[in-house]
Amino acid sequence: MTTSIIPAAASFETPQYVGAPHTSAAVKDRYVSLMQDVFDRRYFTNNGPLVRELEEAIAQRHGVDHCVCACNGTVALILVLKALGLQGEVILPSFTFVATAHACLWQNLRVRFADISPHDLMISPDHVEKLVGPDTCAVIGVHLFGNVCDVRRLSGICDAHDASFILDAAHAFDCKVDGVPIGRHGQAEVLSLHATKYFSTFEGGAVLTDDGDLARRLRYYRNFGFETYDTVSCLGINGKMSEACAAMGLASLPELDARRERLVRTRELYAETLSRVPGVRLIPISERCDSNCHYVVVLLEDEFGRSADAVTEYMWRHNACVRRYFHPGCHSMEPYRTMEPDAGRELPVTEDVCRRVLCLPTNLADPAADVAGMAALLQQARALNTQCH
Ligand code: T4K
Repeated sequence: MTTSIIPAAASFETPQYVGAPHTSAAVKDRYVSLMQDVFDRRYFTNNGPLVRELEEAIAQRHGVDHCVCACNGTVALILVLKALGLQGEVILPSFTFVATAHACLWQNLRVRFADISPHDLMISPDHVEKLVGPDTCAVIGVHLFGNVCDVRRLSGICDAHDASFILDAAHAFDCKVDGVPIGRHGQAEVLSLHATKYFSTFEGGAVLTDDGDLARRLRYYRNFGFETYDTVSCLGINGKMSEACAAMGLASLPELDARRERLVRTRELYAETLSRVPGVRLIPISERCDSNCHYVVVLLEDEFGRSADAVTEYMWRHNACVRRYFHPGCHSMEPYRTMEPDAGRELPVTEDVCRRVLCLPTNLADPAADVAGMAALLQQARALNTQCH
């Protein structure tokens, strides 16, 4: 028998996904109206007026001089690595979406995985300090799950070793570090605007930077290297954002503040409710971070008594579609696993966290009831284990 005041578990009627996109009737109406203009103009892509308007809006929102939109966050990262002319080894966490590492490999850069801190799951500056050397050309810090990495220490390490400092800010739209909006740290910070993100353009990415020269080069690289109509000055690619994607972003912008409030409230509800589920540890947002609260991440402690796999399977059966982001860590995925089969030995925290981590859905129709429902299912998953013994 449980003494918890959490109600008995029930299945959700429809699947509750981590990263379910935000939509509303107003967003749809604005989108349709903007797309009507796009059809009237018959200007669909190639740095169109909606892309330029969105870039301006994102730059203003983050207080940066330049925002360069791209077709997705992965390509935006590749464009930054290319435009900085990097060669050699890049240090980055293994505990991130595999795109962070893939971007390096697409640029023929070697990757060196750093471990994370067990408290906030961000890249460990202590480990970066041990790994950095003459071959290091850059460190990529990842602002994972709307939390922020230790930009002050990491940029100090990079400065001392003459390495570039880049931030994968895929999860960090609208977040702040010590009161400073993301976008102003390192050489550049890279957003993902994918459908599953806090702010979405269906597919999309953006680079934020105060470096005007870098922004100019990014625009060339994003457009096949074209500097003028007839002059190609570098090996560019097609990394452009379409007007349809920019329209989605512009249609969604007016609702972001309300969305954020709702996510902050949802996180508070999770914190309160999960504190009553033994063995479930909510990963805190660091004090230096003002977060968008788009992700709620927990670790299953030994006390919980069930594996993350078993819990995931149980939750999905009840339409609570939790995700094991970012299990099993990039170092355990191909091609990295074959390249460095023993990398895990240097990444004990990453390995441990990957076994225990769960991300919970946050875009909930009725946050109070749905958070209680999620917690009840977790409680039930735990109780089933107890009954089995
Ligand atoms: N760096 C980091 C740290 C990242 O997390 C990412 C992307 C990147 C870089 C690269 O940015 P992009 O190139 O993607 O812009 C998803 C996203 O595709 C990916 O953007 C994201 N990170 C990653 C964390 O999540 P999957 O493989 O987990 O996606 P999928 O299809 O399983 O969708 C996730 C959940 O969202 C599903 O359970 C269902 C739900 N969903 C998904 C879509 C697409 C919806 O409800 N509606 C939708 O339209 O990678």
